[in-house]
Amino acid sequence: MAALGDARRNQVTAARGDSPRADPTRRADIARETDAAFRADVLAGLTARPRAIPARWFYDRRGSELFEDITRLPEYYLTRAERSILSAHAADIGKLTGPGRVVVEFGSGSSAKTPLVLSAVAPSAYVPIDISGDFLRDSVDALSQQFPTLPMHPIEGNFMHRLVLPPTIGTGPRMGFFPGSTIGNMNAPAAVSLLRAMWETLGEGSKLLIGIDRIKSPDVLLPAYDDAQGVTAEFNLNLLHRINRELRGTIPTSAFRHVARWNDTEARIEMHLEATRDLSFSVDGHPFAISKGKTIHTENSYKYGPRDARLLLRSAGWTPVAEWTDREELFGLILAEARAVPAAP
Ligand code: AVI
Repeated sequence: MAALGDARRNQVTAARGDSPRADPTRRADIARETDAAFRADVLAGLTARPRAIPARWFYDRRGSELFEDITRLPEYYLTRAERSILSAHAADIGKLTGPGRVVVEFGSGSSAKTPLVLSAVAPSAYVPIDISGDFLRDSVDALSQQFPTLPMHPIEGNFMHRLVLPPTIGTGPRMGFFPGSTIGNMNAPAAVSLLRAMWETLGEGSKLLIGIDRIKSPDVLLPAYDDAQGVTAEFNLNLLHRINRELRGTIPTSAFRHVARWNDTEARIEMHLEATRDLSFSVDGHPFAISKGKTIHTENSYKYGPRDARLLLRSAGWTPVAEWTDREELFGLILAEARAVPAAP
């Protein structure tokens, strides 16, 4: 695929039927399905009480750029902590996984973390899976420069469900990589169902390297989700701009403010958009009203104690075999193994 960069020596293949660049009809179908799902979630979310729109709609191009900016903020410790763990424990990770695994990354590796993992485990192939073809292409392009001989097989798809990996990767052992505590953006049932889907995609005997953010003082958590420069606020408000852009919305975006809350009972950070006055607007011709002080709930970011995180993994058939943390114990990186689920004693 010339589109993925022509100065490359990698063997790069896209999963059959999953390359929208190779198939414009399929690309148009995916875009139509995404538009319809966005519209349905927004209309349902603004009608529901409490109002809530799923966090996955943050990530249009602008939202993804803003998220990249967030990862560089001084208050957003997650990315730095996880990267420091990967750097400090690369040798251990490599020893425990062994060389020659196929590394399957859930979400495309546009960050600096993927090269650390690929260097640590010396894989036989790399399979990034992402819903966004653009991000897949960008990340594979960037990684190809660094790992010119590593075969790469990007898959454009939704990893929330079991996926069939391309036969070209062979039958060798696999290792999933799911960094960034993205698992924290799901409630426990959704997280378990995703981890089970990963088990099924990767198969028995596979490993999973997963980053999970830890519970800590709200004094550290809250600034990470409400930074001094206002980047997280812009990220949150971009959802309203996206609704206006893509769904013929008339939302007065300047009449909403970003709010981050620590919900101790649920052990999660919540992000909301709060109306600063009584408002009415329309989305795709549908009228809505919201009173001053009411919010639209836009994201949950669950935090886990070390035991909670291990229990979560076990509930989905993953046996934790090692765990590392950073110097301040802010973040956990767990290596788990897909063992056959034993019968209850
Ligand atoms: C992607 N995810 C793990 C981020 C988080 O920390 O929950 C999303 C985010 N939301 C606000 N800041 C970052």
